[in-house]
Parts: sequence; C-alpha cells; structure tokens
Amino acid sequence: MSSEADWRVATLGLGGNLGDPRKAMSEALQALDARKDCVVEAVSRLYRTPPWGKTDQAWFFNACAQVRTTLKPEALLDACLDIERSMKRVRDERWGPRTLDIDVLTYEGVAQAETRLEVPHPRMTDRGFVLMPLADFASGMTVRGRPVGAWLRDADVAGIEVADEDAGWWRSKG
Ligand code: A4P
Ligand code: MG
Repeated sequence: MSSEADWRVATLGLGGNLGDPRKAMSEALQALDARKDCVVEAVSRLYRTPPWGKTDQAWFFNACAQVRTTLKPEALLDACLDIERSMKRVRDERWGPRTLDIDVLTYEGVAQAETRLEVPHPRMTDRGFVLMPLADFASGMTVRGRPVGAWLRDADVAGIEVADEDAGWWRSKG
C-alpha cells in the first residue's frame, strides 16, 4: 500500500501531427488514467499549432496534462515511452512528424539535467505550443523561477488555435 506522501504531481506535454493525433493523445491519457499508480487530474483544451523547429511539416495538435503519480520520474517517462511505442510512433527525424510525442515537462520537487530525463523539460519555456495549453490549468506553477503565465507572455504563440474548447475532449471516443 502506498501512503499519501508517495504521490507526486507531474505535468506532461502531448503532441502529434501524423494520422489521428487527437485519438492518439486521448488514448494515451486514458491509458495513464487507467493505471493504479497514475491519476490524470487536469487536461488542457486541445490546440492546433504551427510546426516549430522543422517547419515544412503538417500542423500539430498539442495538449498538456497534470497527473498525480507514485511512479518515480524515470518510471513515469518509461510509461509514456511505452504508450508512444504502442501508438507505433516512427522515431527517425529530430523534430520531424510523429503520431504521438509525450514529454515529461515537470515533476514535483525534481530538477535534473540527465540525458535520459531532463526536468523541467529543457525547451518547454521557449515553446508557445507547450506554454499555452499548460497555462490552461497551471499558469501559476513556477518553472525555472518564473510562473508559466509569465513565460507565456514572452512566448511566440502566432498561429496557435484552440481546436476543442472542452477540457473533457480526451474522454470522448471520437
Ligand atoms: N528525454 C530527456 N528528457 C525528457 C523529457 N523531459 N521528456 C529523452 C521526454 N523525453 C525526455 O525524445 C528522445 C529522448 O529524450 C527520450 O527517449 C528520453 O529518454 P524524443 O521526444 O524522441 O526527442 P525529440 O522529439 O527528437 O526531440 P525533442 O527536442 O524532445 O523534441 P520535442 O521537444 O519532443 O519536440 N511543433 C509543434 N507545433 N508541436 C509539437 O508538439 N514537437 C516537436 C518535437 C517539434 N515541433 C513541434 C512539436
Ligand atoms: Mg520529445
């Protein structure tokens, strides 16, 4: 039995631009929520975002989620990578097209710069497609000394659109 003290809050960034990313993200969040060691506590609205980094590719869908978990940071990453793999993500090109990418953005009380898992995610504070959905439920959360909402004010959010206003989008089958 795990006690209250073992549960930690983490945030995740989800994105994809191949196949049916909305379905992939929704299945991923449902799979995490179905685990005994993971509860999905908050999910952002669903966004459509212009490609960042490698710009000659399809627009992305992006969203963020907050989970409460007894998994340690690396185990949470492994759970996310297992889900990505089960969605048959093709992992060949950096910043290239993918059916589903799940990044661990933050993990309560943890700051580490290890290659296998760097948290806070090294690029999250530069990216409108992460900050905008994250601010839906965590605008006051401090990341690298500043609230998410403050990072968002300085971020490039040009072209980003809300694709579904309903934060319950991930529970529907569609
Ligand atoms: N890894 C280390 N730290 C982390 C972390 N915090 N979260 C390691 C997740 N993984 C982490 O990941 C490769 C390895 O990084 C993992 O196996 C893990 O051990 P990856 O996701 O395959 O790396 P990547 O995607 O090639 O590079 P990067 O920089 O992580 O890409 P991102 O950040 O995932 O960005 N444009 C829009 N509009 N929306 C997007 O979602 N996504 C990308 C990819 C590019 N442009 C985009 C979007
Ligand atoms: Mg990634």
